[in-house]
Amino acid sequence: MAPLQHLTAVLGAAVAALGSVLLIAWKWHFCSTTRRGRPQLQYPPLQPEKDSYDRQVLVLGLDGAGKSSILHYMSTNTVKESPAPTQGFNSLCVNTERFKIDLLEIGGSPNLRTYWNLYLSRAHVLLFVVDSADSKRFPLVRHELHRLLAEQPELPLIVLAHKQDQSDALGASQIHQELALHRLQRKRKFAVLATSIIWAETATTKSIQDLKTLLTEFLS
Ligand SMILES: Nc1nc2c(ncn2[C@@H]2O[C@H](COP(=O)(O)OP(=O)(O)OP(=O)(O)O)[C@@H](O)[C@H]2O)c(=O)[nH]1
Ligand SMILES: [Mg+2]
Repeated sequence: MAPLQHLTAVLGAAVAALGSVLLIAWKWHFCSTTRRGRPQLQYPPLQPEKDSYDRQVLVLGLDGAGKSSILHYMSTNTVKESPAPTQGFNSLCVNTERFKIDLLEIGGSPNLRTYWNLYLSRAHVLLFVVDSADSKRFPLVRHELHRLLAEQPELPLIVLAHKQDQSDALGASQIHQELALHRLQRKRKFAVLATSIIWAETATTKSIQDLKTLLTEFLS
């Protein structure tokens, strides 16, 4: 590569990296109300240190499990039509009376799963979303979940048995079994919650409200 082209490429990469860092820093600094996530970036930057009142929730799960849809519903009480797969990360702030909850979704596609564990150490709760009707991928889900849990033996865990509106969806206790959650260490706090964003309206609203209540309880 000619020296000038090389220099241009290096400068371009540096500007892109700086832009990512500034964007996420701005987000963490000004995130004082419930809002939808920032535009997606290709590479999810690590979160800077947070003040002690913040609580961080890492939202993971395979591609298509419903992570972005849940965050969208939590912030707007509406269903997002045809959400795009998350190419990097997606975030949401929820203010409660006692603290601010930052939810950070990292996309679930195979290339992004390799980044998941980088974000574990700063999380106060892992929110793991499962498509309860996607039985073919339960072995993969189980593998990915236990791989993460092995790194953080005490990180509290909430598993969402999501898409309960689907006729072939397994219930919360079956998901518990499929994911071998009986193998979890006793000291780990965990729960499995059945959710959907397109149940009959009251059931949807209740399942998302139950999720917020559970998060607040786990984070207190
Ligand atoms: N039936 C049903 N479909 C849902 C539900 N929640 C989300 N979906 C659909 O599932 C698909 C994937 O949803 P996303 O929210 O993009 O999934 P994701 O986990 O964020 O996926 P990635 O960003 O690729 O990791 C979309 O077509 C959603 O409309 C639900 O409760 N029930
Ligand atoms: Mg997503």
